[in-house]
Amino acid sequence: MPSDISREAILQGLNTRFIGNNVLYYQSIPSTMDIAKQAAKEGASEGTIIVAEKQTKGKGRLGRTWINPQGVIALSVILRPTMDDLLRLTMVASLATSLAIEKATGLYTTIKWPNDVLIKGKKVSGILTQSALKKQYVDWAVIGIGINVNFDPNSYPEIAYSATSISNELGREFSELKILLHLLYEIETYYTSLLKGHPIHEEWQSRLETLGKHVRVKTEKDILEGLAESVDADGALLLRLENGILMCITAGDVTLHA
Ligand code: BT5
Repeated sequence: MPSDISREAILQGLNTRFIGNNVLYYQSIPSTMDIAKQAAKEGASEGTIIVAEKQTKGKGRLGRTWINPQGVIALSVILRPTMDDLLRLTMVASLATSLAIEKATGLYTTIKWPNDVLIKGKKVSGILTQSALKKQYVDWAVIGIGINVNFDPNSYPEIAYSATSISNELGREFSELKILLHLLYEIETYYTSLLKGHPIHEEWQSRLETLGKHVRVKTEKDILEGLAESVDADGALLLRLENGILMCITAGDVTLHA
């Protein structure tokens, strides 16, 4: 089915105070992140969203590719958080995505540390957060969220076994607009919680499927193995190594370690 998302439909359905107050909508662009960064540098207001029907050069973390034909929601949100809240934006984004999918579709989701939303162990959504600092302040931050809605990952061998979509799980197509509107509402809810100083890591932690498991974590420098014990208030993973040392890891990729 063609996408039911348009600028007008978003503005009409919005149920938020400031997330989505300004909508930049594109049919096909390389990446919503590039437009968002440029707009943020030029002073776009907090809550400005960039939405694309299709991305031709979708970005993952660490230079990886995000596959984004039609049917995959592509959203970037411009925020201007404090330095303390900056690290917590990945928690806001993944918690909001997890809840938005559940509330809109009834499908059960979990979060794989730090930034994947899964259905039955397969990736349905990926999250990328980027930011720039000015002296000791955050100049801008952008959260980018991709959600596979009406898309069959089996057409892409590189993700056929690791990915899923809402339509594959439900066995029918689903409204992208409905999920997007829930998502904007949930982003505002959790971001506002941060602004009020309310911790969100406990709720986030309760959705993490990674905890209590023996995992291998690939960081920029090392590969570490141990028990994923818990997370701290910023969402860093606390990994108990075999020698008993507790490591605090802020970024990396987790795989299960038998
Ligand atoms: C991510 O990176 O998962 C971040 C994805 C962020 C996408 C959004 S869409 C809106 C905004 N604009 C952008 O250009 N990006 C953001 P990472 O954790 O590095 O995972 C990337 C890996 O996920 C790839 O190497 C593939 O293995 C897999 N992958 C790629 N496309 C996928 C898809 N559509 N569904 C599931 N897995 C996918």
